[in-house]
Amino acid sequence: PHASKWKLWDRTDVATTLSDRSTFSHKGSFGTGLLLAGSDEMPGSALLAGLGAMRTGIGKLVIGTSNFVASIISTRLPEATYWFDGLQKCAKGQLIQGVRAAAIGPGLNAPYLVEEAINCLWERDIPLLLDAGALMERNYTPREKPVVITPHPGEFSRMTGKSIEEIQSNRIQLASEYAINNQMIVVLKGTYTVIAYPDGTGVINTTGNHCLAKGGSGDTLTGMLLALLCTETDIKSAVANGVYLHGACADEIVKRKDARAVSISELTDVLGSVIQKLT
Ligand code: B4P
Ligand code: MG
Repeated sequence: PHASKWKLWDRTDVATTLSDRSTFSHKGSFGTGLLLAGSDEMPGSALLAGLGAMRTGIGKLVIGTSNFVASIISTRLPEATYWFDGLQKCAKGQLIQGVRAAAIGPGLNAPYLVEEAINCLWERDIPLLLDAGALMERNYTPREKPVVITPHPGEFSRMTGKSIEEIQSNRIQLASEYAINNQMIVVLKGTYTVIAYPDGTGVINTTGNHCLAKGGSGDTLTGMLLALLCTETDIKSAVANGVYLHGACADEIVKRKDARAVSISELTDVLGSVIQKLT
């Protein structure tokens, strides 16, 4: 990729691109996000993604998950509503009304259903985010609305057939090629997350630290990005801002305690003050 098409994403970029929220706004202004996440073995993924979404300004969150998962997480996330067995229903071609953006993948371990659900979502005129269990090698047909994928190097290896070593030594190059060839936004996670856009441009994130090297941090990011897809009009900066803020929360927390002792659900506890300091 041409060096001039890439930049570091910094706090000024966030401050100048994160939208203001109108005095006359209501929950409809900020959209309804659909999150297809969580399985009986991984209920927390839906909770962490849900917290990420609700605390990043989404209007309404509908979590498509099992009755079992919903009953576990609803006490920690009373703001969300549920679409029971949403993955199975979506795989059959059903969708709830009024969805502005959808994210699928955290805590999902049913590849066939996920594939069918992606096919259903793909036909809808909404931005889509694919993470975790939704990241497989597949051929994508072009679509109008943005697609964001959030692989860690292990998932990017599974999607591309390249080794983790090769990916890690050519992060910008490979993310950019994938973004251009498949016309989607690639968020290749890890230290200095790389965000490659389908037009060949890209940004590198500098926030975050090893307190994020724990189960659930990626799920939180997915929820935050879902909220930004619902609330922001410029999708390129929205994705960069989500990655920046996720890392900035981690940086804020380790000022006060050792990274080892950080629980991932704390990330969104500090999000409000992190945003306040930036804007
Ligand atoms: P999974 O078991 O699939 O992990 P997961 O459920 O997706 O975890 P989660 O959703 O919580 O976190 P995610 O990584 O999505 O796979 C993990 C396996 O993949 C590992 O065992 C490993 O084999 C491989 N793998 C993953 N990351 C790798 C890497 N960087 N290098 C080599 N192999 C890797 O999201 C984590 C979030 O935390 C991201 O936003 C990431 O950018 C951030 N983060 C993690 N460590 C960070 C650090 N040191 N500094 C800054 N940010 C960091
Ligand atoms: Mg993950």
